Amino acid sequence: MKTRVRTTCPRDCYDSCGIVVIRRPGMDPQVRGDPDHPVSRGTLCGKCSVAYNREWLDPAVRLTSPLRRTGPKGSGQFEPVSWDVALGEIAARLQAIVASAGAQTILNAHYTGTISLLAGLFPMRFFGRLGVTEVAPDTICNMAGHVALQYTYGTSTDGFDPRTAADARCIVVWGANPSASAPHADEHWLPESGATVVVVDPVRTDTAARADVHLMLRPGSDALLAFALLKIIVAEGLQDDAFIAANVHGYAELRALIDAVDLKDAAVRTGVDEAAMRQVARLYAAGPSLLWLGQGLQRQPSGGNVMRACAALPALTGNIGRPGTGILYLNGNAAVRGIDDAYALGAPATAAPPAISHMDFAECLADAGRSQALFIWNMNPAGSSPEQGRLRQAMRREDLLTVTADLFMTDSARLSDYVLPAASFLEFDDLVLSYFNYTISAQVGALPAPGLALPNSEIFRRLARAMGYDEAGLYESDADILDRALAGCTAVSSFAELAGRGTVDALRDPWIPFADQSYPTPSGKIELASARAVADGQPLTARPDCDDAPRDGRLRLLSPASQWTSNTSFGNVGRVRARLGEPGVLLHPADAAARGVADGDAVRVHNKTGSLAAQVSVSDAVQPGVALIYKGRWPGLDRSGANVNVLNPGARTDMGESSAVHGVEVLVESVR
Ligand SMILES: Nc1nc2c(c(=O)[nH]1)N[C@H]1C(S)=C(S)[C@@H](COP(=O)(O)OP(=O)(O)OC[C@H]3O[C@@H](n4cnc5c(=O)[nH]c(N)nc54)[C@H](O)[C@@H]3O)O[C@H]1N2
Ligand SMILES: Nc1nc2c(c(=O)[nH]1)N[C@H]1C(S)=C(S)[C@@H](COP(=O)(O)OP(=O)(O)OC[C@H]3O[C@@H](n4cnc5c(=O)[nH]c(N)nc54)[C@H](O)[C@@H]3O)O[C@H]1N2
Ligand code: SF4
Ligand SMILES: [Mo]
Repeated sequence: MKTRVRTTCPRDCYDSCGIVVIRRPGMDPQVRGDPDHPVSRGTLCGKCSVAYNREWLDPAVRLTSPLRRTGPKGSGQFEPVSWDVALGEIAARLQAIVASAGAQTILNAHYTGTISLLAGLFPMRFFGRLGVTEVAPDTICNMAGHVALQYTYGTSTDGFDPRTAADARCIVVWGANPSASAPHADEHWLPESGATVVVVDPVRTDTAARADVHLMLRPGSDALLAFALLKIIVAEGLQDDAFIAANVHGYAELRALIDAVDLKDAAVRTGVDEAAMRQVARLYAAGPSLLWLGQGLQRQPSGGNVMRACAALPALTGNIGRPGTGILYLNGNAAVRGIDDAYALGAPATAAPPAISHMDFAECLADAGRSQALFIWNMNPAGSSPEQGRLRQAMRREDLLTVTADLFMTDSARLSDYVLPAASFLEFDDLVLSYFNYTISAQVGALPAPGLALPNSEIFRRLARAMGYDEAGLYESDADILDRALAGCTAVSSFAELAGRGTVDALRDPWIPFADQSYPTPSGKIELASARAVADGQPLTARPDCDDAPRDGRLRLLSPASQWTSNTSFGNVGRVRARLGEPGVLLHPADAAARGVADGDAVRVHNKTGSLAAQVSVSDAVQPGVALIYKGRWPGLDRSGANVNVLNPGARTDMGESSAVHGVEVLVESVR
């Protein structure tokens, strides 16, 4: 008999596609896009439709048993052991570390390998009880943007409801690349809006190539470009004075900086000609306009300032608080959906738990006084984190207890003492809250987990037991937490109902954040001048800054998402690897010529931090002065034994201790 189970993809992706898992006796399961789902419409992205039907279902590729290291660290020599043995030994070592060095020397590295509620948050109850140091998750991704938007709007997670796109006449996609990071939104939502689409990106991404207007600016010149647009807006009288008077704090302070902008100079330094700036300024100001600020945008040295500068556009033009307007970074506000996501995390600790930035992770791991143990789950830092060489070297410390829970033998798992097999999203129930659409989706266990693999929640319930903890919250069942999380939700009455429906809109009508013109800032207004920023040692307002072009033959390395991997997830998938081919670097024809290299030539990309072998692709899809290498390959599967993060020194942004990875500089030289 054929069965069909509806579920949801919980990858770190704007789309949160609906899936159907089809089972027929005697045949392999099929994992397909749900034809009834408003986003996936029957098709998954290429990477998921390949991986979910092959490696993710293959017990020969998946981890199926707890493993204990037998050879030297990183040798890949492990033996299978039972859960009781693995967790018993881990617990004994943790207790010894707590007694001797203190729990703060246990590091907890986790992120969004899955964004589902239980698998993403429940383990934090255990780590809160243990009292570990957290490697602050958002510092590897988007913290600068959060800080900047919180200064300005008091929140960074309210966004706009994508359902209001039909009301928008202009949509600006600034430093996001939905053709890779949100493929269905790119294919359907953006064109079906009917709006004029403007992309601001130093790369001609597929989204940019299809847009009505592409401002191909120099990387790092965004704040100056935003000020140039503001200058045109005020010079042409396109600002919304009534809106500013009622809702904006600090306009006069910003206005002084806007007036000082020289458009001719800005055109030279941003690489965007004045006519194109004028076109976009007029389009945006006329509105209604949506502004999508990407996470890639703020991963540059002055990422916080860039976000504050861009965030002034809605404030001066009143493009916020009405249908078809608004500013989206992440729709992360679960409360709007009636979901109590904090509950899954457990009772908040009385004092903020200790934390370090990912920018300090390698250094901390190299210091035995600060790190005695490392837990890794929902993450692959050996592929994703900065200072890859130093980090992986530190992970070889024999005295460091490292435990990794994953589906696959990643580079991080390989460097661990214990490897714990995690169940995939296809194998347990959970809740998925898209960070683009204001929806609620069921993740429904459709298949048995391979071998001994367990969901994250069960792994940490068992570890709590091995530690002898007696707090009831550490043992709460998945079903109870899901019911509790959904209790305040009006769109659906139970998990069982949601499981049948797959995805529901949390709110019947589109939600218009700030429709009441009230902002959760100290002044209650949009703060273009922020006393909170000043108290944090930041400038009062955004500034029209622009990074200098790299000097002495260096190029600015951009390492954004490829459409074929999701961070390093899928980097081990055969067909994905075939698609990706050899590790490559994209260079502008002028930069290739200056280095005497052509398509297909082998080069060494290097800087003080590291070195990577790559094959050149020459393309004017990148600006002169840029080298583009996609993130997401598995270091251990490539010839260099490294990926692009071997070149990443872990420089931090101006705000939030966050990753400035799109500001790395490299030399590229021929190895002929
Ligand atoms: N296929 C796929 N999808 C993903 C991911 C993935 O790895 N693969 N990752 C997921 C995650 S974790 C995240 S955070 C999101 C991120 O998704 P996005 O926000 O789209 O971020 P990125 O792909 O890093 O970068 C987006 C764009 O920023 C541009 N950029 C770089 N530097 C600058 C600059 O100085 N100025 C401007 N204006 N643009 C710049 C890059 O050229 C790139 O096209 O995507 C999610 N979706
Ligand atoms: N050079 C460069 N580096 C970057 C970026 C960049 O733009 N450039 N982007 C950064 C960004 S935005 C981010 S968010 C980080 C992301 O980096 P990571 O958080 O390390 O993301 P992944 O590499 O996808 O690793 C997630 C792991 O979780 C595992 N996993 C999936 N589901 C489960 C589960 O249910 N349980 C368990 N235990 N494991 C599971 C997957 O198999 C995978 O190995 O990378 C950052 N690194
Ligand atoms: S990764 Fe994104 S596009 Fe691909 S199936 Fe999952 S949600 Fe859809
Ligand atoms: Mo991210």
